[in-house]
Amino acid sequence: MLGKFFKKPADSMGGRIPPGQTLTARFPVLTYGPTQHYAPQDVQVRVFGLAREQAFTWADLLALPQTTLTYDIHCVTHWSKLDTTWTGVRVVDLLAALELDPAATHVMVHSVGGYTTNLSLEDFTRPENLLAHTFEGQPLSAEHGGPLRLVVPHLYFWKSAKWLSGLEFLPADAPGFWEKNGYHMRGDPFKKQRYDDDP
Ligand SMILES: Nc1nc2c(c(=O)[nH]1)N[C@H]1C(S)=C(S)[C@@H](COP(=O)(O)O)O[C@H]1N2
Ligand SMILES: [Mo]
Repeated sequence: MLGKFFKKPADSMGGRIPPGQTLTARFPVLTYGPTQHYAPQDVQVRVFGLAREQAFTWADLLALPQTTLTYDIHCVTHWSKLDTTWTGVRVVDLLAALELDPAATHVMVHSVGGYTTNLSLEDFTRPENLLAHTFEGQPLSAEHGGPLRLVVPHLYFWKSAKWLSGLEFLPADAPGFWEKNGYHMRGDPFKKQRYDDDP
């Protein structure tokens, strides 16, 4: 049954497929709890914690530079998908509009519905990370986190929070939703950092 959709790569595709991952051409939906449904006009990304408080509306975000990038994504449930194309605001372009307290070292990413996930600033500020509103040239569907989700492709996909609503800058690392429930604090797929007892 799964064999119809998942195919084992003959090799690691030149190192693109992390250990233990299987390629899929589909795009599985993985959400804890219900899909959130709301209009782009209701998007608000609140910046708080160790930063000057600000709230970005949809119009604010569209007024920032828009970037389209293609990369591979890897889910902790063992699927990887190659060459996915996303459009949105690069995290670094948003950061240019923020005033962070120099004491900030981590960010807690918040979603509509209460999901959270933590990132170090080093992981959060990678140039390829996007606040994405478009997938393969189409508005991002609600199931996949539309109107707006974070995409952090170098870490397991649970770090890519759907229905982005807030960025809380912190003076230390703290676990988000899955990290409190046994997942690794960082989640590097090439290091197989799946669970909190993985090195
Ligand atoms: N808000 C929110 N974001 C989330 C999740 C979630 O449950 N809620 N699940 C995470 C997990 S575990 C994965 S693998 C990816 C799945 O994204 P997809 O459904 O677009 O494949 O979203 C991540 N972002
Ligand atoms: Mo996941």
